[in-house]
Amino acid sequence: MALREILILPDKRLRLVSEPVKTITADLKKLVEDMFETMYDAPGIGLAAIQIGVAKRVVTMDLAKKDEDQERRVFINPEILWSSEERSLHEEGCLSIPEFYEEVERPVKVRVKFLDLDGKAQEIEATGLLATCLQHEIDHTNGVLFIDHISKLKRDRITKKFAKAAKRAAE
Ligand code: GNR
Ligand code: NI
Repeated sequence: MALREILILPDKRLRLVSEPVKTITADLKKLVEDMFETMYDAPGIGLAAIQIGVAKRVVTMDLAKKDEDQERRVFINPEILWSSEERSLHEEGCLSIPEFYEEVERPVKVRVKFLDLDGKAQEIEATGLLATCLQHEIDHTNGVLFIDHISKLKRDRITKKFAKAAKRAAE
């Protein structure tokens, strides 16, 4: 197990479209372990592999509360099959855009297919935080960030703030 560095805006790798996983290997299982370690350390409730610089369509998630037992979820090649017309607002944050939170409008309900760690095809219907988080993570696998769903004014402001911070850090 290893703690991996989380890519921060404006890292261009966050805009890559990740590649589908073809076969579930020991290396892929190691990647998933590193993702959980990194996600719990952050701490975050979800992580896409591209956030640690690996452009594979792999997502880890744990929505359990702090005082509850771990509830590890792994989604390989997740794909939205259906989303509800009904939409709702939820406040989102992202480990790649630290300390910025904003309401995002998304479909309330989604049906998602994915492979589990045994390579078995699964389907789930998600609502609430699970639906929000799945859409947020599937966006990451497509190079999309939650700030892409907010107003251009707010997006430009946060993008500039992070660009400036990166420039200062490089000096
Ligand atoms: O830790 C996270 N919390 C969160 C809250 C609301 C909606 C989405 C998320 S995902 C985020 C971790 C992250 O950046 N995953 O990509
Ligand atoms: Ni994120």
